[in-house]
Amino acid sequence: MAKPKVYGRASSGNVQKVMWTCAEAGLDVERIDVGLQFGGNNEPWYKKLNPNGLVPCFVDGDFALWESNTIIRYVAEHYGNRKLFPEDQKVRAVASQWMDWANTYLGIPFGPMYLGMVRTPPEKRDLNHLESLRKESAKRFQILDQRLGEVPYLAGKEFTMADIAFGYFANRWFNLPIERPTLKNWENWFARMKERPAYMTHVMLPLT
Ligand SMILES: N[C@@H](CCC(=O)N[C@@H](CS)C(=O)NCC(=O)O)C(=O)O
Repeated sequence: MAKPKVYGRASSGNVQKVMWTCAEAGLDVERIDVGLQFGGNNEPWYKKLNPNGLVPCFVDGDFALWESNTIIRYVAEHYGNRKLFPEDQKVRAVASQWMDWANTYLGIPFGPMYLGMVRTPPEKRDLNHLESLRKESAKRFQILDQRLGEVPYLAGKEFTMADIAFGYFANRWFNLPIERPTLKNWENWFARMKERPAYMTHVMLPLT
């Protein structure tokens, strides 16, 4: 049987977390470069798979799925174990809650800050705006830090799909040349993620 495919360039945080999930679940996939310098994502064939023209898109035979966190949930449920996709309904709901929080609440200041600092030429950067996005991101990371002071992993006692949603934020936050408040629990969590081979392979990539 053909391997499932993940469409999307390796530098995309949303692709990185899908690849990390597949690796943690033991699912062998083929990743195909699409997006940014590779293009393809606005071609009709791709828009049939994902009408948004964004990456990632997970394709297994005639089944196509987009939205990174939805792909993570699907892969974790169908191919992972009951820890990655927690058996307990409440633990699972909390995992899902943090995943949504990452993509929405945390992503709102963090996404534009990252794009502004890494993918925008220096002469076009609005430094005041970037500073306000950095401050707002730091405030939101404090909420994460508080959570990780109460439990070792986002959903509680075990590593789950929820942690995967935060991996690329950590690589970016801790490796950008910016001022950061001390957030010990979040730093400690990051150190533990770096002990996971799949995290190192798929997420801890140079910032581009
Ligand atoms: N909410 C979507 C966001 C997808 C998204 O914004 N993808 C970006 C990359 S992270 C993209 O496709 N950008 C255009 C490109 O790479 O050409 C998800 O989580 O999958």
